Amino acid sequence: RNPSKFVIKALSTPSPALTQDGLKKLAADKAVEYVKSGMVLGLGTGSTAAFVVSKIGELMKSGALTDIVGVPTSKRTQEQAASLNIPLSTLDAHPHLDLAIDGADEVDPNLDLVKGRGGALLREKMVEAASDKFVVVVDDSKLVDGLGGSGLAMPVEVVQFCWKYNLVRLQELFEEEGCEAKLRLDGDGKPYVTDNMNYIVDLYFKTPIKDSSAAGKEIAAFEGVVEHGLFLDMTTAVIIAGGEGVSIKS
Ligand code: ABF
Repeated sequence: RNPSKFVIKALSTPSPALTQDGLKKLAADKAVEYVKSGMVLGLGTGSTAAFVVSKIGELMKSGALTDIVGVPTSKRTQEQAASLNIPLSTLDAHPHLDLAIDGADEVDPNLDLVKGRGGALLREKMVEAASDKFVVVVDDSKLVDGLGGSGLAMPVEVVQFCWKYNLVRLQELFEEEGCEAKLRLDGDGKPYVTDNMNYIVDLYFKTPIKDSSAAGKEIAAFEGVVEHGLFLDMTTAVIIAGGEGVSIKS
């Protein structure tokens, strides 16, 4: 790890005509160039990571990649990878991974991240922390000056027991940032339940988090908090696709 921050390599010519999905696929295809035969791979969750998994499946089918073992970060990804015949394993069997590739919700100039709007933050963080390299794939809409600055949710996974108690404590913790905490609901208006049978409290900030490192520690110290969506000092490289083409920050 230890990325030397802010090294930016422009890799391709501008691609202004691409849709957001087109940009995600562009970033995903570039990330898959890091994958070599024989690797144990962390497979991310979300629409950008799905392009990564799909490309890996395609390269395995053609024989361009062999002996890959995937460790999925969610049930969704597990199903997608299984449908592409990517051999799967777990952190128990493979506690040491070569590389993980995943999307993100926000990327700041230090390559720190907000993740977990897709609900898979706990498994993502476990798998990505166990990987030698963690490559993030995003389109340029995910870039922020400060974490929490997009106005969208920063998720915290909490146990179901007395979730409201933690919701209130989390909101109070970020009073200065004008935080509003909400229990995540599913499409039927019921509490959203994670793959690990927990709930998610989404935090919405009026101003970016002042000290994300301190914030991460304070959130994690709350009893009943399982994990939070601040992924700090974990990123090896970020592959960004935008109208100006693809660039890598590492
Ligand atoms: C995962 O998927 C999550 O950590 C993040 O919440 C989400 C990003 O999704 P997408 O690539 O669909 O924007 O990476």
